[in-house]
Amino acid sequence: MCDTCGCGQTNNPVTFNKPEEENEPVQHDHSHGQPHDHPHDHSHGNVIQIEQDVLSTNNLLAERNRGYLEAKNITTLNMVSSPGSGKTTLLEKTIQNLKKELQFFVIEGDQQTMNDANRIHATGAPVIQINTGNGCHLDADMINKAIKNLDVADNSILVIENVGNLVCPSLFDLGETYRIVIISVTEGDDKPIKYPTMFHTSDICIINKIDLLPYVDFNIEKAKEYALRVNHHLQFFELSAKSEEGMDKWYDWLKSQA
Ligand SMILES: Nc1nc2c(ncn2[C@@H]2O[C@H](COP(=O)(O)OP(=O)(O)OP(=O)(O)O)[C@@H](O)[C@H]2O)c(=O)[nH]1
Ligand SMILES: [Mg+2]
Repeated sequence: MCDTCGCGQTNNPVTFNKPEEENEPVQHDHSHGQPHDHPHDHSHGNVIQIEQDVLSTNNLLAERNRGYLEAKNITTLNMVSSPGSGKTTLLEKTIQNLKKELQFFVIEGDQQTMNDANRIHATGAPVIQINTGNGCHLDADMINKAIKNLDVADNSILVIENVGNLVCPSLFDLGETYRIVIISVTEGDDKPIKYPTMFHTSDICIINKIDLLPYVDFNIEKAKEYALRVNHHLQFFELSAKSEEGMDKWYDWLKSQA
């Protein structure tokens, strides 16, 4: 994870930005809750120990997030996927169609750009963009800061769009109520067994871009069977965020959670 992918490098600070405000970016020290008076290069000598330290600190913070969010009755969705599976498109459509019934707040995670935050801002939902620099995932500390900055309302839905990556985000609990993994039919139906950790740690699996099924070799039943092999609790939604086919079931589920 961090040690090999470079997301712990201190020369790439994480920034938090809101589209509607020209606020100073909040620098994220990436100290994982531990005091560090030395350069934080993740070279403490033992890779396994580092991973355990980082993940156990993250898990503690995630539980604090979870307690805070539960106390305020905020349903939190952590959307994870490969880049480009359609997370932002699904979210745009969902907010546009449900914003009269549900109140949405959004945290966007990407390595760079405000693109996704700007798209969500256009729907009217409060949003904050976290740019992770070299980082390949969001962590519980980033979410803790973003929640405070966004001032998420009681009884609302908080959607976290994680950095597009089917590997590292699977290791980092953010304190979410549900983890939702999205695969699109252009990615191949073997993704659940090639990246099992992500599917194993998720609660919901959305299969997106079903409008493209006639043009690609993707067997939905095979993908679901592979996914159930690694996690037999997974609940599936098959939909197209573009044509909106299959979205009603997703909306019904979301409304039942609110
Ligand atoms: N045909 C089709 N295209 C879609 C669908 N959903 C999203 N797309 C397209 O897929 C591309 C990526 O969509 P995004 O919503 O930006 O994907 P993302 O997962 O948010 O991407 P990252 O944030 O970069 O990981 C865009 O060109 C969308 O228009 C769909 O259901 N069908
Ligand atoms: Mg996106």
